[in-house]
Amino acid sequence: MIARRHLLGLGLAAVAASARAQTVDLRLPGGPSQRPLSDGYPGKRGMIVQRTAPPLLETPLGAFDTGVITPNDRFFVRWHWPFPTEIDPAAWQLRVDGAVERPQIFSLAALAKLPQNEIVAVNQCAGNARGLFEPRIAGAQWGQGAWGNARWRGVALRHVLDAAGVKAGAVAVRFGGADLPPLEGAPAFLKSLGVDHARDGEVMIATHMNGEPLPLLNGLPLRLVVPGWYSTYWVKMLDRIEVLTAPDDNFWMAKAYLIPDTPGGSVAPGMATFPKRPIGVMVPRALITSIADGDRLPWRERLTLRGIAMGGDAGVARVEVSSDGGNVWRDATLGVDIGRYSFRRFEAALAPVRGSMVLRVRATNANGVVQPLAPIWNPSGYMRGEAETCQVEFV
Ligand SMILES: Nc1nc2c(c(=O)[nH]1)N[C@H]1C(S)=C(S)[C@@H](COP(=O)(O)O)O[C@H]1N2
Ligand SMILES: [Mo]
Repeated sequence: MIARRHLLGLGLAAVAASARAQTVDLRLPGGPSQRPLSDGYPGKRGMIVQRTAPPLLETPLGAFDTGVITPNDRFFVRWHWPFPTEIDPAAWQLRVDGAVERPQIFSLAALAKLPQNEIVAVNQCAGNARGLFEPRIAGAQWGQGAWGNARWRGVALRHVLDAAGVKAGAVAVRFGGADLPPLEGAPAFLKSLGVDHARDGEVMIATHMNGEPLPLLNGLPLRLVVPGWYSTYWVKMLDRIEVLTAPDDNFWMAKAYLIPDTPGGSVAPGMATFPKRPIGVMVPRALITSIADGDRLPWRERLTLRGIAMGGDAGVARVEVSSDGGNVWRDATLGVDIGRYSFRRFEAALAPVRGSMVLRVRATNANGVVQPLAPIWNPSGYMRGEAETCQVEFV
């Protein structure tokens, strides 16, 4: 291994430096919910620190309220293992092998010669908002900031697979990155897609995010973009693609990131035994971004609520808002549609009452999937998708 420096020291220093500064209260029901905010990570500012090394950085709510695209310097970060902190894009190699006619090694220059395209898509951690699950679940206690929306640019994975020539009998395509487990025997982070999905022309090897090279923490110089699917498949610092002739039974496919094989991925709280399947397509979600749960606000006659919604693997067809805890619903006004995998803004006028108000919001996607009102629960805290509640007080 060539000199690998890890962010361990850097992360701790960053948090120490900002400890005096600000904290944020994520209002998590089951445990401590104050978190430091940090400017100390490369290419990032004002991030909520969930863990220092490898970093788990969450986007504060306010960053979702400024537009439909999440800025690179506010985009959340999640790594399972330590990763290189210096990348030389000119020396990067992407290997493509396994069940292919012509194993390939692509440089970034070689990738740049293939057709380029762009797609706006939401990158969302499977465990986004896990910290809000009740009863509480072990794992990263994310609030509502483990997702973001970006304009990704790169090469369709299909072109890269075609160059290598996928052999008949291929069933899956496996992806690996440059992060490595610190302990011998711990499983490297590898994820797979079915071969038809991998060749659908939408799954992308991205080099750019919102017009800039990928930030280091978001996977410089290459990452997979799997529109409509949870981020666990969006492998960062991508350097290996292997075509498989049998389903992938590696730890990260066969043991981790499994959800109940039930509609919406939900089971009764506490249930541990049930048929499982790998997580895949995202469910629709809407979130109020102009005010936060628990806010105390000066009363006024009229208030415009703003927020973001996404439809999972289909566009946002409708967003509804309730100001009485979910009995009466009214349509919100949708903002411009910049693609079916993107966030879409919404707005709704509210006539506040004095005292407490329980606001709820729910999205319906173009396939007619509506966010349920009842909580979703599973023992990994994945796929939060129920209509969100925002309780505020007007004083
Ligand atoms: N190489 C690599 N890619 C990875 C991961 C990882 O640990 N290593 N984590 C995945 C998970 S679980 C998430 S939520 C996203 C986070 O993407 P981001 O850090 O760009 O926001 O990266 C995905 N890609
Ligand atoms: Mo994740």
